[in-house]
Amino acid sequence: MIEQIQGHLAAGKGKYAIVVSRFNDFITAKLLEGALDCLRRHGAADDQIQVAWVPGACEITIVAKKLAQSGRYVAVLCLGAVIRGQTGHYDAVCQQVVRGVGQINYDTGVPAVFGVLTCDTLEQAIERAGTKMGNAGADAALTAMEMAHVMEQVK
Ligand code: INI
Repeated sequence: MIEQIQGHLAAGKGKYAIVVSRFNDFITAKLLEGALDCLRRHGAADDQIQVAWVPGACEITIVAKKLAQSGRYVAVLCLGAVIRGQTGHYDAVCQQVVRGVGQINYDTGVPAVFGVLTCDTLEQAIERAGTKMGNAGADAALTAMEMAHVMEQVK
């Protein structure tokens, strides 16, 4: 019989941190709503969730890393929205946040989930913030719960 490690989709008893950026908060507030709704519907109580707001996507990782290092959380969700239409430094912002979130995983051993939309247009972002294409915040919450359980088993 092959032993298989799998994460199940339930919040469990651990705490979840969510770092969400205020830039494009018309979108990011919807991502946060989706993440909170998903965590609660999978059994999380409000005292298992902490939310930290930061100015923009570039500021997500410094706070997310601190929270991950604290040892208080089973996963850290990183939520933001970078939209090309508005900026000449879209690629730089995206690169910084993608690399930063990935690095948190390796540096801390706590799953840091990438829930940052990187879209060409506002319409694409709206589609991923609770309309046609689902809600990337809820997707991040599912990944966070699954990874929390996987990490518990590979400790
Ligand atoms: N931050 C975002 O979260 N999304 C964006 O689309 C964005 N644009 O367009 O520039 C953005 N810029 C701000 C950046 O994240 C930092 O907050 C800022 O550069 C200060 O460090």
